Amino acid sequence: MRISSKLQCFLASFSIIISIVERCNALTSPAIIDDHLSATAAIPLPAGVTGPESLAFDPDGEGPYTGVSDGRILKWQGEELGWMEYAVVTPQHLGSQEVKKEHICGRPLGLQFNKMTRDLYIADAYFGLMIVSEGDKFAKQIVTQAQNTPLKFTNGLDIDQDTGIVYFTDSSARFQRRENILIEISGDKTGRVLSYNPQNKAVRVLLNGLSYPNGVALSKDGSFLLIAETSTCRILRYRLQPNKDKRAQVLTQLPGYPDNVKPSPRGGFWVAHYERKSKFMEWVMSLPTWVREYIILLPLDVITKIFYKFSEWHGEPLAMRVSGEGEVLELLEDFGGEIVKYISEVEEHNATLWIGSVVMPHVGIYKL
Ligand SMILES: [Ca+2]
Repeated sequence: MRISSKLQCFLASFSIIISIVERCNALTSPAIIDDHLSATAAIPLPAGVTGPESLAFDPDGEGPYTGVSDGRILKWQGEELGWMEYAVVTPQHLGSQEVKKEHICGRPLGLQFNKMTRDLYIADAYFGLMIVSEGDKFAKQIVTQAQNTPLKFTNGLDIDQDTGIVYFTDSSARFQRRENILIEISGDKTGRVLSYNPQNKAVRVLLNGLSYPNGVALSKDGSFLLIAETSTCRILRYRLQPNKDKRAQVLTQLPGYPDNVKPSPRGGFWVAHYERKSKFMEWVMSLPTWVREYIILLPLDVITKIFYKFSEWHGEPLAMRVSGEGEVLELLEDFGGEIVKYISEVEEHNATLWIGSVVMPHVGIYKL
């Protein structure tokens, strides 16, 4: 315990130095193509819930639907009718915002409709890949393990609307969502990309050994997947056709930590970053593995407090629209707005950007 205290003191004092360095870096950020995120408006969530991590529209174009902190899926019905409860991932949902209880009430992250069957697929961080059929109230678990390894942190998903195949990520075989900071600190490389075929119920592991795979999106022609690898700040491309690759290709390096990836109707993919690259995290990652393994033995509350302290200095929202070749098509930043923070997803629909976050108590919207 004495060594733990020393480590805490060391990290706390080091944080002051790094904060100053990072503040300076923030003032010399790369050129901004478009900084209109500060003009974003907000749709508040119902009282008591936060974190509209992912957004999806149904086959009629209604919504968006979003999963929130107490395990519910909500549907936006417009200003007059507001939010309605569409489904819950477990009958035991507690209506809680407490991260310590989210493994009980579930934490729905990635969402997408199969436009043909009208089924809503959910990547729930704790309950695995789930489905809600039209008219149902409770989601059903359809995949909880693959190759005898349980899904530990199901995160992003996308659907091939021609075949119905669902592509999804399992961010770590070691850590759960509430421990997500430990994935980065430890340098964990147990993340996977999987597929589920609803025709024959087959589950396949397409990629493994990844560093915090998060969002996943299928190209318009179904020939490749883009995968956000959070810990390494990279976008990977995994070719499905005509010749399947066994390995993913690094498409581009990003200026921050990516979350979800969504196709844009104007071409390319929106990549949401929940924060900018951190010099502090880069320093942590330069430490020997045994030191980092020791750090993660500290109480999770302490680790979270120290590491999230740095978010205050580099937490500006950031989203990039990139092509399938990794070219930056559009960059959205904000240096003073209070509405959008820690962006998890940008869903472009009817010339509007719908902006999700794991922490905000609202959905951000911006009219293009
Ligand atoms: Ca995510």
